[in-house]
Amino acid sequence: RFVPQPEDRFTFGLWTVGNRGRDPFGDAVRPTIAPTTIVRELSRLGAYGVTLHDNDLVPIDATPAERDRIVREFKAALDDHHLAVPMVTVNLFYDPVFKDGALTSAAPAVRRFAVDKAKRAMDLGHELGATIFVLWGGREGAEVDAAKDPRDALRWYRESLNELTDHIIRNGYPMRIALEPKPNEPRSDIYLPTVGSMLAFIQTLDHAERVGVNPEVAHAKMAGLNPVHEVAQAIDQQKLFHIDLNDQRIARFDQDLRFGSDDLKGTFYLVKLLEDSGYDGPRHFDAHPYRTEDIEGVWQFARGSMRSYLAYREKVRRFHQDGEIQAVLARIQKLHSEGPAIDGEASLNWWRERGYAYEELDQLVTELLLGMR
Ligand code: 3MF
Ligand code: MG
Ligand code: MG
Ligand code: MG
Repeated sequence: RFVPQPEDRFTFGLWTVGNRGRDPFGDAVRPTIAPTTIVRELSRLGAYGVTLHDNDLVPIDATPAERDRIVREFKAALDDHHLAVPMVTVNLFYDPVFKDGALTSAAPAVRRFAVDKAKRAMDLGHELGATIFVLWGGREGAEVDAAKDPRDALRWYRESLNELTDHIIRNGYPMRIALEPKPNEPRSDIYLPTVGSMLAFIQTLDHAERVGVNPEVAHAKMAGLNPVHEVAQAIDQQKLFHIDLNDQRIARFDQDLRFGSDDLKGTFYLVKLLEDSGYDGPRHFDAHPYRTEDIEGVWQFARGSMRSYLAYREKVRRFHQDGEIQAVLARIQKLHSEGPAIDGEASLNWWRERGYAYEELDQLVTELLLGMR
């Protein structure tokens, strides 16, 4: 039980298990793990695939020959260990050239470099079999609004994305773009900070049908929002193209905690939503092992992420099978849909006085999660 299998569709970014524990106040605490080693270990643990930023695999200053060799060796490792690459992304945040934005930089030369870098990352992704291209605009934001009109930034963002969908269509790639919103960190304020703002923006693009969202649990929590509601809105618009699973305590820095490790109830409702809605995309973990960990702890982190998902999924199954929970739910649903057989003011008075039995239901869910049922 709770042994991950490829059909569970678990994926990890190279940058997640490969994270070396650097933070703004301290240096790396773990050595680099070679991408081919990550492939081998994730496969051993039962993952389905691995994802990457262009530069997680190919250093930004690699020559074309080096690039080809690295990609060839990586593909050989994927073949040997039967691991897929369903998603790739592009790093538009590390190079100092992006310090005031990439796709929203005021400098045409920087925007050109960023768009071309993203196109090359798409080409790499296509070569590796990826059909999802995630774009987190980490530097698309501001500290000084006097310096740049946010309307200009949005226009540049739109023009860049239109060029990227053109690139996909012109090359005949079966690829879709998933925009990943985040409210803050590393900029003071990041443009399009929530799923809702991204969804509205997407409708202004030339090829809106090719563009959806990649919500992240931690990012919603940083904004004080409910990730379940954000993901639900994306599903409602058929825009849930991908998802970043992790955890986060509210009102703290970007923690990237192991999935399901902090907010048990919130995680349960998220897994319930994904499973009940029939989401069939990757279950992608975007989190970091604690900085206290050595390499052994890294694999414990990866194993734990997948085991926890399976454990929450099992709780969802039990929720649907638990007689008492289903009886309370049936009562509540009957109440919602029927109410009293009276109309007008008398009916509204009936609703004014009515209790909803949500306390009873919530306690049952709590007991389910505590292992009491
Ligand atoms: C930052 C993130 C990013 C994105 C990644 C993939 C480094 O908080 O979540 O991880 O997920 O760039 O697009
Ligand atoms: Mg994140
Ligand atoms: Mg993310
Ligand atoms: Mg992060």
